[in-house]
Amino acid sequence: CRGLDNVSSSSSTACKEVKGSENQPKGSIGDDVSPDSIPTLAFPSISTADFQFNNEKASNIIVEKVEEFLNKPGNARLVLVDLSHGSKILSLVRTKAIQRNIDMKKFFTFVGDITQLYSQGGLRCNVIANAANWRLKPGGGGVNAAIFSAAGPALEMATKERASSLMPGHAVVVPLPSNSPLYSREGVSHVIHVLGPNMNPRRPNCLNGDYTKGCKILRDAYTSLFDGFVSILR
Ligand code: AR6
Repeated sequence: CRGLDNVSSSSSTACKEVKGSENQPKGSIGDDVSPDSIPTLAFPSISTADFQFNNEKASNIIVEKVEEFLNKPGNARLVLVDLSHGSKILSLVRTKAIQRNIDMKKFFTFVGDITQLYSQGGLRCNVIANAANWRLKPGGGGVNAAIFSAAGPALEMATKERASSLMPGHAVVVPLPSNSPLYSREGVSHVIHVLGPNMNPRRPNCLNGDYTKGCKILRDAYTSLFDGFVSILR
């Protein structure tokens, strides 16, 4: 059961087919604008799984950065994605987004695989973010492994042309070649790799629980991600 987990909807409505249904967020720019045509960035919650970043702190930062993005002029949408309806981070962010009156046509949460948002969920997202590793390498589990695997070798090659490594808090925009299945099947034209702060002692650059540094790096990561998205829109 995958689908829209809109900030205003209950999880029961999230199981319905999204495409063309009343659950589909309507265009906020005017009624004549199809939501499908609105530039949309789908992103996972950076650092909160393998990198073990505190979910409560991460949810505050996501909502803060989303608000900052939406306060700027433009007609793009942001979608926070996770695999399960039981996702703690989706639930925290949804609750906080409602409390802060964030426009749910421009920001919502969605349950599904970020590599199958259109084919399985009916949600068109032209850009997706990846919670990457510093080497920008495929594999390693989590969303990174899923995105590199779904995109095929085209993503690895296109990534290498842009960067060979990433510093925590930074992002790199990679245009996806049209021969990638993610492009042809899902309509994804760009992947933005983001490296978040790491609190997992078994991974490189562990911050050993230093949340002063960690929160700054996570803020920087979302700023770089959303700036990268804006650079595609220009
Ligand atoms: N679709 C949507 N969301 C997903 C998917 C998916 N296919 N897979 C995982 N998530 P993580 P991190 C969610 O661990 O914590 C990698 O090994 C997941 O539930 O992928 O930043 C890299 O190589 C969670 O909410 O990223 C790095 O070394 C979110 O994506 C390291 O993990 C991020 O989980 C990065 O760790």
